[in-house]
This record gives sequence, C-alpha cells and structure tokens, in this order.
Amino acid sequence: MIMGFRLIGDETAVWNAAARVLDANWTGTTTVPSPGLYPHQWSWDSSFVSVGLAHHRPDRARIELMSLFRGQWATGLVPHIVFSSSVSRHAYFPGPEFWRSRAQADAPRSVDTSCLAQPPLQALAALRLAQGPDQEGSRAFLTRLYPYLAAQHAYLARDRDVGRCGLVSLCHPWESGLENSPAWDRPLAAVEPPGAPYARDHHHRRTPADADPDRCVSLITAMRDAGYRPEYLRDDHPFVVEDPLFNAVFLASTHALAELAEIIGADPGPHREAAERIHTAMLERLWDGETNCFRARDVRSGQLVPVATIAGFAPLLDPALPIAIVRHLVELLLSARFAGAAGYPLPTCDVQSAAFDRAGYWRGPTWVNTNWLVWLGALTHHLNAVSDLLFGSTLRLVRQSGFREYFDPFDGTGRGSHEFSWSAALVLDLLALRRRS
Ligand code: 9WN
Repeated sequence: MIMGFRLIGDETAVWNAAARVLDANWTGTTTVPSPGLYPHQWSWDSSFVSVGLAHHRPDRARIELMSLFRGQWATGLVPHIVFSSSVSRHAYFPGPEFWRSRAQADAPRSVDTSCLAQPPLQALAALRLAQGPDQEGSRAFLTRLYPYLAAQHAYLARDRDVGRCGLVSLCHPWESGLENSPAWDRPLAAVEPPGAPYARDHHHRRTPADADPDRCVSLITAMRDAGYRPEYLRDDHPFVVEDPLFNAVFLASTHALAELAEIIGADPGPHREAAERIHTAMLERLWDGETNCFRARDVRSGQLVPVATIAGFAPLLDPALPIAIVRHLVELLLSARFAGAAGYPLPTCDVQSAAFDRAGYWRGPTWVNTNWLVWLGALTHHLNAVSDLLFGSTLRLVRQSGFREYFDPFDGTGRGSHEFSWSAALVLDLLALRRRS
C-alpha cells in the first residue's frame, strides 16, 4: 500500500522488496527481527517495525504494538524480549528459563519475558499510526494503547531514574539496544567479574554479542536475585549508566505521548512537563562542553565515558536543543570522525577512536536504525543536508547489500543476519517521509 507520495527511479523495487521482508517475518501477531537469529519479539525492533508497517499494513502495526504490551509488567516495564512459546527454548540464549520472569510477582502470568528495558520508542511508533491514512481506526486503537504507554513512561521516570537526576539509567548494556558499544567498556570493566566463568556450554545458539558475556550474565543474575527491585538498583547495582540515545528516545516518545494525549482527549500537560525535565537533565548531565559532544555518564564513577559514539547524535531528536549545540553536532557528524571518513555513513563509533572496529558489533558498522534516528533528528531541526545524506546513504546500502542487519561503513558490505526486519521497515518510512522537492 503506497499512499500520498511518489516513488522515483527504482524506489518501487526497493519498497516492494522491503515489504516482502516484513511479510516473510510476520508470524501472525508479531514480526521477528530475524527468523534464525532472533526468533522472539524485541521491544525496540517491534517499534521500528510498526513504524514501517504503518505505511504498508497499518492493521498489522496495531497488532504488533498490542502484542508487545502483552509482556508489560504491573510496574509498567515493557521488557526488551517477549518470548514466543512456539519456539524451541534452545533457540536463543538467554531464554525464559534464565530470566524466570514468572517467578516475579509483577510479571505477566501468560507469557515469558526478559526483565530489562530497551529504548522506549513505542509512543513514537504509535504516533506514526495516528498520522497514517486510517485516522478513525487508529484513534480507537490509540485510546486503548494510551494507558499502557503512560504506565511505561511512568515506570521509567519513577523506578529507573537511578541517579536521581532526571534521566533514565541503563542497568545493563543490553538495555541500550547497542549491546556491544565501546561506550560500555569502561563501566563494564568496573563490575566485579563473577567467581566462576559463565558455563558456555549452555549456549545452544549464541549469547548476545557482548565483549564480556560473563559480566553481562552476572549482572542479570544479580538483578534477578534482587527481584529487580528499584532499591537494589539504586543502592547496590554496579552498572548504572545514563545514555544519550536511550534518553533522547525517551524524550521524543514523551513528546509523542503528549500529542497522543491530545488526539484522544487526555491531558498532555504532564507529558510536556516530563519532556522539559528530560531536556534539562540531558544538557546538564550528558553534554560535554569541552569536546562538544554528548557522552554517556557512568553514575557509579560520576565520569562521562571517553568515547564518542553514534548515541551522541540522538539528542537531535530534542526539538528544544539549543542551536549552538545543534551546530556542534552537525560539525562532528560531517567531520572525518564520522560521515566525512565513511563512504556509507553513519558509523556507530568515532572512526578515529582506538575502540573503532569496522566489522565489530555496534563498534563501527553502519546500522539502518541509528541512521533513521539521526535522520529523524535532522528533520526535527530542518538540517536538510544531513537528512539527505542519511537518506541517500541508507538507500545505497540496501540497494547494494540488501536488508542486512548492519554494514561496513567504508565499502557497504552487508554483515550479520539477512532480511533483517527493522532495516526493511525503516526504509519504508524513509521512502514515505523523505523531503519532497
Ligand atoms: C540482545 C534483536 C536485538 C536488538 C538489539 C541487538 C541485538 C540481542 C543480542 O538483537 O541484541 O538483546 O542477542 O545481541 O543489539 O539492538 O534489539 O534484533
């Protein structure tokens, strides 16, 4: 379904190919990120997919979002994985028997979930549906969805502002969505390693691709044993990091939630106030005025992490970002540390950093979802040169290498899984929303 915009050149072929990926990965209630590698439902993947489905199959986008909220906890947590009961329990590690969500009083009884968050894109995705062609159908749907979104946002502000400074803290690298980013190297190295190494023969498939699986697994065990209580996270948990990407997405989704409230006749005021608080805290806590970029802050050490990564551009999603900061970000983005050095931008890490690795998971390659987030930020500030650059680069990547999970930033070689859902979904959104001349 292509409505209200014109595709040019071979864009129709790209559109149809992207739609075929989403159709093939649709299970009837959700779209798996990649059938072989990631056979369950991931929270931010599902949201990216819904953004694309809003243009292709809005009916499915609604089912996709609703099915994710089956996994919502009574606390409001939207877990980063909702496990499919029809998939072998060995298909993915760590599976349900590791998280043991059903042993937690606040977790749903009818479905197994993980116990971590992921960047909360759901309100943003829901707003895409509201802006689509079927406005009547989506208003009824949004009225149903709104209380779940409001509970999710309340949970993050109440239980996950571990540093008590107005930002959400990651309590695990996997909460970032950028599991193996060099931004986590230092805070993770400060975590006491487990006494015995994690039993690797339990890996029936693969662990999430992190640099330090032992520490990552032991962090979850510690959270699980403490019943995921906010007091434990605040007082004892060793990995507590405020991340610009997670918080910028939270801010953008908070603005989206205010718009959704207006659409359904609820009060947008509290969401606007929440957005203002996140905006202020992000500038106070994560802007590094000495090097002119946003960096993650390790709450336990109080230090900003040394490396500049793609996450530092996500605050462009903040419509109130001061113009001087916007200019610094554009300068860095176009410089030889990011787009200026890569034929296929945007690399996920500063290419001049010692941590940069052109093939390393989240340590250098270009990803469609991070390109899309920065593209959206560029649109927010009318940075046409940047949004056109990201549009062109992303389309070139998928034309050349297909809907791969990630790509070499210098030559565009595809890496990771094939027919990756969010790569397809977000290309649909790029094609549908790009600036028309
Ligand atoms: C752990 C599903 C997920 C994405 C993440 C990506 C990767 C998992 C893994 O896959 O993470 O959650 O096994 O490494 O890093 O962004 O949501 O596509």
